[in-house]
Amino acid sequence: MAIEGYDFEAMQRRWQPVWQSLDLFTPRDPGAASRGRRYVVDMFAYPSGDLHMGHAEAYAFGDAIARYWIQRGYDVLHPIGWDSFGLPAENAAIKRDQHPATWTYANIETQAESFRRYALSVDWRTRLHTSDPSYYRWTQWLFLRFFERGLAYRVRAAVNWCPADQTVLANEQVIAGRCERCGTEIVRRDLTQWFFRITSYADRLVDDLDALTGHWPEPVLTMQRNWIGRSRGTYLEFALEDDDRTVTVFTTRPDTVRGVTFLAVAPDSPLASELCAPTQRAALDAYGRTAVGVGVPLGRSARHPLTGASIPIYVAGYVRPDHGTGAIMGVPAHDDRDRVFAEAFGLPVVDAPLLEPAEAGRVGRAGTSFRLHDWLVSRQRFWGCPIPIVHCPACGEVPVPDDQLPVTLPDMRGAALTPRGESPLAANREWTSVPCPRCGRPGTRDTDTMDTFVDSSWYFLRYPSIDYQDGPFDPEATRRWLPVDQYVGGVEHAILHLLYARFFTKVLHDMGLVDFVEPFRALLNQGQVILNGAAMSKSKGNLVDLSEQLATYGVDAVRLTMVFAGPPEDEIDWADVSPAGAVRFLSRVLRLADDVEAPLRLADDVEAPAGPADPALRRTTHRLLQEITGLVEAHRFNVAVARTMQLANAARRAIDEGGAAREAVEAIAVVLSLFAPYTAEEMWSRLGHRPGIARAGWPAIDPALAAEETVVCAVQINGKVRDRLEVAPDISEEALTVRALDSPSVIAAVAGRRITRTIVRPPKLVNLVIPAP
Ligand code: ANZ
Ligand code: ZN
Repeated sequence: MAIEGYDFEAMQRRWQPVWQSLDLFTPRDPGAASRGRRYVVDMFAYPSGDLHMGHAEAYAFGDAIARYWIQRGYDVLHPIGWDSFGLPAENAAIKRDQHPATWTYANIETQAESFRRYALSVDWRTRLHTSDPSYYRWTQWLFLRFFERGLAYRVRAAVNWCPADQTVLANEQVIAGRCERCGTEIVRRDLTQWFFRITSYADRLVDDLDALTGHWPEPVLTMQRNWIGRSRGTYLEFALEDDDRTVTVFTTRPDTVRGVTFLAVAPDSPLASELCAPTQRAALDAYGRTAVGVGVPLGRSARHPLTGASIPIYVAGYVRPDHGTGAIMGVPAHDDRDRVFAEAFGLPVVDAPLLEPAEAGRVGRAGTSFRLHDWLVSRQRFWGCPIPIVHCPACGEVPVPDDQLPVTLPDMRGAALTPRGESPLAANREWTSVPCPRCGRPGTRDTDTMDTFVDSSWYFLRYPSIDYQDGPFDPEATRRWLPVDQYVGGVEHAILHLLYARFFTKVLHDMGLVDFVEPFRALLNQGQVILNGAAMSKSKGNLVDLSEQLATYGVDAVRLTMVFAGPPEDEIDWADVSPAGAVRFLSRVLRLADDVEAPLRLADDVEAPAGPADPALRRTTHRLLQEITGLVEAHRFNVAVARTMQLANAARRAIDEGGAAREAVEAIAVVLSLFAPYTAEEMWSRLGHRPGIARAGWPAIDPALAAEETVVCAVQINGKVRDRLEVAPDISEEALTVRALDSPSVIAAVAGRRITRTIVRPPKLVNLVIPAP
């Protein structure tokens, strides 16, 4: 896609080393003339290969925001890092017969090189890898603080087990009964595992969402609320008829209790098997295996708390084990699912009167139920952060003392890392055998590693403190930079990662380590890059290869295409966009820089005398700049680019008519520095400036020039002027007609008569013809 005079490869080669030597993206000293500080974080990358189209999109948005704030004079921190532990990298490495560290760090180098070429405005000194011992030392330190507070605990529980990945998964990682990573059907297993007590923060995790309204996308707030699933209701006890046990149900409609005609419990729940009468055991087992039918009777009944009537108990497929108590009261007269169930079993539908609120308030006890469960954090895999606990036969679970952190992963090169139901670390006796830190007797290390979502729950706190040795983060750096002003990433992280990061932040707040309760002030979600209406995937063979796109069109055209395609949240169908069009536009603006009158000499850089300005172009420039500024602030980059194109056209016309266009072309260069940094730098240089357009400063907008001009439009009736309207010069015929017909003096003069002709000549004249009285 070479266009004469637009050699993107040469520009990329030319400017990369110059930028590096200028150190443009290290935040300036605090207290330096600055408008304040801004912290922009792109969700960090997973090193599973080279960068792909999704990265190119997300980082184009994050980078535009960071670059804009730099141009506005803020002190900006824009860091870069890698989420470098984890199962996919481990699986990929094993498949290639490589050590996960070798594979992971090689990928990181490749991606880092690509990020540099992609011209990200990041401060490379923040570079962070979660798999570095210097990072996971502090992940372990945080785990121990959670442990001390009872927020990390180990219990035997029924958990989700992925037979293919040979590890447990958090509830959040099970999608419709299948492993989120590999799609294998999940089985339940009773295992002793580590959990984080996120449920003790459930209320705050819901309540604090309110403050994010307007700053986070509404769908993400809704997904968080639904995931936590807070429900206020009533816990109500039903006594069994034939022994002294009770069944507690959770209901949001205690007022319907008179209409209860059955109770139902969740299949597969311990409650089902506890309640099941011996005669129904076989039927229950069969239902558990096949899940055929709507449910099964348990052969037992309870007494109605108000009427004393006998209420049969069932297992019902629609009752979830993880909500409320896993048991419901069936009210077929008021609840649709209950009615369907009652019809299937021939149960009565009793339309009894509702209890008045006061009465309803007296049945049972008020309470809250959450869908959210504690977060299962242990994994039986090698490539993760070791859990810093020693198991001692005498002392139990003993934390590794802080001064012995990190507990580093053993090398295990040449050892089998393929998981076999327990962590590969368990086979490494040399590593697992350690004296108990408390009593000195022989103990064993915990052999599980942490869910990688633990690593990513606090990385944004580490960036500003990357070299800090006395804790996970430096209090001073944290006060200066956090919370994150703008977080940018995919909507696929709307639940898990964001929920966990919010939970961590609240715990750290309660520990007195941070003084804020939410980590991300604002969130921008980008849509997916798709092809011909379908998600791209390697297996479907419809991948658009980023490196090919970059080789064909260059970095700037790809970046510009990403931001020009539409609003950030929308999907980008690569079949519908035109990187070639972006190349043509960029080559046109580059020529503008060549054609501007009287190039500056380098020495004059600062006090560039403005040429004799074309007044119309100046107005257009300031008006469009004002609009572009608002659009960039609102993240409507696509429209901002469209306005920049308009400005480029105006500048071209002015130049061709011999006018002075330096002001307009310089403005175009600075705006484009957000989206097409190489071309912008090249323009800047051809305009006679020193390199470093990234810090040139946003153009000052003259409000008088930017103000929308108005013209006076005469409204006539039968040729006689009846009103004068102030209208925009580009007002449409329709809009002008409406304005004229709305004028009170026109309405009075027409006096209800029929208008036979309307002559509209925007923007100056409207003439209405009415028959003489
Ligand atoms: C009687 C009733 C009558 C109900 C009525 C609703 C309408 P939330 O918490 O908002 O989802 N429920 C309770 N536990 C359940 C479980 N484990 N699985 C499936 N459903 C469950 O709604 C709570 C309501 O959902 C509860 O109120 C219960 O049905 C049902 F006209 O009790 B209700
Ligand atoms: Zn001990």
